[in-house]
Amino acid sequence: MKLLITGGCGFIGANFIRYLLNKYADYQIVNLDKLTYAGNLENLAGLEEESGGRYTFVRGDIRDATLIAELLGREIDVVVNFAAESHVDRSIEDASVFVRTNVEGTQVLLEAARKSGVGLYVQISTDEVYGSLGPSGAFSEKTPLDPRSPYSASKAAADLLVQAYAHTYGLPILITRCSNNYGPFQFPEKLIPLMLTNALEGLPLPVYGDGLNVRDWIYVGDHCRGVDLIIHHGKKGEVYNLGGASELTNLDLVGALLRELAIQKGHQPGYYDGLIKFVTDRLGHDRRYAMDFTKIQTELGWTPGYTLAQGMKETVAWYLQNEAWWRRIKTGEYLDYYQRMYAGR
Ligand code: NAD
Ligand code: TDX
Repeated sequence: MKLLITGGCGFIGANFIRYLLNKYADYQIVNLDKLTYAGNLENLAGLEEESGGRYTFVRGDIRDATLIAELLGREIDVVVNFAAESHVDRSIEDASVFVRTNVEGTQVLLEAARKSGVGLYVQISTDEVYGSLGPSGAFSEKTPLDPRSPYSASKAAADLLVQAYAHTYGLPILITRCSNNYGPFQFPEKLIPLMLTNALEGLPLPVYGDGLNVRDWIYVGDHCRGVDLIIHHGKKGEVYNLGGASELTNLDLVGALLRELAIQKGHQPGYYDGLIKFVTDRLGHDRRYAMDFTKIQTELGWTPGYTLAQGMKETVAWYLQNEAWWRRIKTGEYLDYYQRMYAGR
């Protein structure tokens, strides 16, 4: 099988490419990535050689119709679109690039996929398109879309375009909607790597609002395994939810993470707790996400394999072993953004 994977230099895309190359000895992968602030070539360093030429990197924008047409001319069987602007706080600062990449970029990919007659187009979407929950219940694939941030609105718009291309042109598609991922190679603007790396640097740990917003956490390897199953066995035209069955308030999550970090560093469990700082809430902050993933469980036999405790243990160990990786990121452009984001908080 030959796949075009977009956004492969980001967090989940890089994990997915590594997963596929390890699992399938004959698969070929073309990774198209623009290398925005979130794209990091280091995440896939050495793979071109290690894979014996089965992996190729192309730098480019998913909005570049000429380039996409040329890439799809390379006998691609499946397109998997991970490329996106992915951080909610950035979308609140400036939504325009979110519309350009997440909406226009998806449309360019869909149009090229339709013209080339590709076998399958897979859109990597998110639980955030469903909106926010009260204290009970969970999102199913039938929950109406109700996005509430510029980021989630752009992802929902993309999902609707994907479904429109399936309905109008018969394009073979699949959409995956997953909850909050964590694990190796996650950019340190997202909650878990931000807390880990700030704690190691002795910096404040900014918890938004009252810290009681709830997220469902899934280890990135479980997400990759689910996307792989969906590509091979999913029913074309369908949406599949994936979740980690690990719902926690942000405060509880940060507490557990700091305890694990303290243990691995040989400190007392409460060593880092004093760094927690409550800061002004995110605008429009969604209160609670929870996923009903019965469909993929019953149809494809998928369940998350990692408990949060196991996943956190491995993630903390990874960030400790890969200090040079995250320290290089926490300089330059990222720092400018970081200072702007937390100024006055
Ligand atoms: P990320 O921000 O770490 O990576 C995004 C990648 O896309 C980067 O490598 C970036 O360079 C690339 N990119 C951005 N704009 C591009 C463009 N115009 N053309 C080509 N490449 C471009 O994101 P992530 O956390 O790995 O998320 C990947 C996908 O999964 C996104 O679509 C996101 O919406 C979705 N998702 C993420 C999560 C999560 O918890 N991180 C959960 C559910 C769904
Ligand atoms: O500094 C922080 N302090 C804080 O309290 C940050 C960065 C976040 N938070 C809170 C906001 C959220 O309630 O932690 C929670 C998680 O925040 P993020 O890591 O920014 O993730 P979230 O907004 O939930 O979105 C993530 O999951 C769904 C990904 O970034 C999206 O790409 C994905 O679609």
